[in-house]
Amino acid sequence: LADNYGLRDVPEDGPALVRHPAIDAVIVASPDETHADLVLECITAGKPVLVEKPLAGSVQGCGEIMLAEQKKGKRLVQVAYMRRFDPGYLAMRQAVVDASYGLPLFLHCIHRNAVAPHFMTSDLVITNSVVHEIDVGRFLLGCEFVSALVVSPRASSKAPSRQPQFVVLESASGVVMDVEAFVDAQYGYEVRAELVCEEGTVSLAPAPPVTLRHANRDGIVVEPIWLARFRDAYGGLLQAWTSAVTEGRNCGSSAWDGYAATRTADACLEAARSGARVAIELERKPAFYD
Ligand code: ISE
Repeated sequence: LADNYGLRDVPEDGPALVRHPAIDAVIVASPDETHADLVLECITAGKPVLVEKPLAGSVQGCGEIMLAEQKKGKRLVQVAYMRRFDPGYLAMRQAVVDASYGLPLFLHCIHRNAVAPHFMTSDLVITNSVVHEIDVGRFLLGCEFVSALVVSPRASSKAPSRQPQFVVLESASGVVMDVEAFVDAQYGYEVRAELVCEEGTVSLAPAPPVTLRHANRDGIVVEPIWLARFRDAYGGLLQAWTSAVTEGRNCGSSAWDGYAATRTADACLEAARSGARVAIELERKPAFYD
């Protein structure tokens, strides 16, 4: 990439690259455990940063980033929760805003990977996968989640060390969101969402543009991985961020959203371990993030 743009003597070290005078803005897409330190470097350097989820590995790490950003006095951080830019979820959000079908009551979600990365554990099914439904659920419903309950079936024989998770979250507005998270589904990558309202429902349509009939079968292509399924969302995210940075404004998930998603995911982990319903209490939201 550096060669494409005629950049010479590009430093190998992340923080040094962030500080490089030729760099105006930063996308952090390195391994999860490197995110927080690189984001803090961007804030120190005063450079806008789009950071892949998670914002940080802990609630405390998210708090440090929010404090640093507030001390800098300027919103610089966007967390790359791309589903907020997916056309299907945007249409679902509009139905909530317009109350087109009455008030929402349930949000039923399915999040299936065909196969999971080798490092994926039962905990990461929540913090690496379900965290997408947590963020997009907050976006759709416009409020926080206030309790979490998690139950798990037996593990699939295809991945005996990794249990699927069934997560139930209650929103402050009284909506119940459930998420089936199964990252070893084998057949393909599939994300479903159905918003059930007082007078009707809004569901994500299957993404592929065509249906297929062949050899006595009728169906659609199921993508193998999320990059293909959410191509439009990733493109929308990157375009929106680039425009926002160029025009000096904010868009998408802020550092507060990154904190709220991490705190909610932590409550899900506690619920998974205890088997109990866990109350979710967030810090008071600073006006800086309104
Ligand atoms: C992965 O890290 C992602 O962000 C994908 O969107 C998600 O579907 C997948 O389960 C995660 O492992």
